[in-house]
Amino acid sequence: MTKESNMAILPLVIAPDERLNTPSEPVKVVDDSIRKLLDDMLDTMYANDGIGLAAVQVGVHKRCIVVDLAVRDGGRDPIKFINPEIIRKSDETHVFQEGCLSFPDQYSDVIRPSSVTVRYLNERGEQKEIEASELLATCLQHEMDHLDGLLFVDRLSRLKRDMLLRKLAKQRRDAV
Ligand code: GNR
Ligand code: NI
Repeated sequence: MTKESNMAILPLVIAPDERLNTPSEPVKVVDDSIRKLLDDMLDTMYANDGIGLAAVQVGVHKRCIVVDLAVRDGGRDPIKFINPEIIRKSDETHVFQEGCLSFPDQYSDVIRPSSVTVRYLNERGEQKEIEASELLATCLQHEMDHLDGLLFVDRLSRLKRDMLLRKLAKQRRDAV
């Protein structure tokens, strides 16, 4: 059987859900189960038209994220991150309108450092570093927040957060 056919689209964890507020554990050994998790996360991200995904969003509390900004141009350029850490962030900040697959159809501007350097392990367990700016910087920070149990709405004012939470709750009621 090919690797592709083993991939799986996993169900997403949607807010409000305690699992999204729970920090994830570092990966101790990069083995086939971690590589399978990363592949399933990519499949799940593509199926939901996302540009990033953290393992906690499929209910797995391991420090794994996947990102692919090329999907916006119809391409594929996935990057897999294990135990990512921000080792440098700029004083300069920028604003991007963020959304989250665990917070469907709600968007808000979020201020974050405009560039970050991230150290991580790749799927072969090798240590890597990446310098990110613009949308990649925002996306990586958004995903790494997930690993710490934070959602983008936690970075908004209380007023804005409560507004988005109410909209999400209303949307859910209307959907029933
Ligand atoms: O698909 C996603 N788009 C996005 C847009 C702006 C800032 C961050 C993101 S990440 C999001 C997917 C997701 O929820 N990842 O955790
Ligand atoms: Ni998200």
